[in-house]
Amino acid sequence: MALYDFAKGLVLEAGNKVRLMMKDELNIETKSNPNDLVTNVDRATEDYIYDMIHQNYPEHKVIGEEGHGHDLIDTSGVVWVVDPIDGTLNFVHQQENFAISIGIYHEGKPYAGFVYDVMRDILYHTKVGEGAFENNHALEPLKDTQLKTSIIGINPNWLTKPIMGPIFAPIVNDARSARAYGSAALEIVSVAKGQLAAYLTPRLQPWDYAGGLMILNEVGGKGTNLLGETLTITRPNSIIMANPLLHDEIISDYLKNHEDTLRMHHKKRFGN
Ligand code: 2AM
Ligand code: CA
Repeated sequence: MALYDFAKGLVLEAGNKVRLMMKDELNIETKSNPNDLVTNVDRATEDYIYDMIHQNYPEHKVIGEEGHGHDLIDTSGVVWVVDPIDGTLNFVHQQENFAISIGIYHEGKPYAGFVYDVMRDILYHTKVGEGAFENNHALEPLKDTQLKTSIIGINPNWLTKPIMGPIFAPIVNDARSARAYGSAALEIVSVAKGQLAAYLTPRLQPWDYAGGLMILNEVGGKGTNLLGETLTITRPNSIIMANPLLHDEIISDYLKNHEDTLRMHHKKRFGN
């Protein structure tokens, strides 16, 4: 079976298992802080995806949020970047608005992206170069927008923070409005659908955005860090995903003048 079809089947079956596991009581633990949660379902889903990949493609590498491949440096061959549940807080508190996110790279280049909105049973997917789809419907090429007529995606928690607050507030202020969905993967595919014109956040891990970014790029959208630099799959980064015109407007009119602060912030958070 072709790798793309295998991956598509795997993400759908993983979602099926998530829906079944939700019938039982969740086992919830905290990770880095009291608001950073992980559940037995996050772990079991990543293990299931990992095991299926390794049974079928023993030579493939896997980077997953819940523990697989965090020390991976060599990205040769096929690398799967996996978030078993993106939007764990939504999963725990709302039992919806979360996704399984997978990006597959071949020799460092994007090959295929999947974001599965599990409770709505909507699979966003792309085999890079062959178009992006919402289930069986092709997504349209993105239309450019300007900030003043755009709805942007941004988590309001960032607006209260001492460094990022003053940088993000003018962007929110000048936008038509702002929304927060709580799953980066779903926010990025909302940009790919044109429902959000941009999505910004000071810190994401590659598994949060790998699949979504491939889908966004496929419809002509642009994703970089807040300094306008290319994203890499082995490191966390700051994120702006948007249609190209809005991406460049936000960088040049709102972020460029904070370049030194953002660089300092990056150095502290990501070590570069
Ligand atoms: P998660 O649910 O997989 O942890 C919430 O605004 C979004 O940001 C979710 O996609 C969440 O992913 C992600 N997120 C939350 N805390 C994060 C952190 N400390 N670093 C990177 N991503 C984070
Ligand atoms: Ca996760």
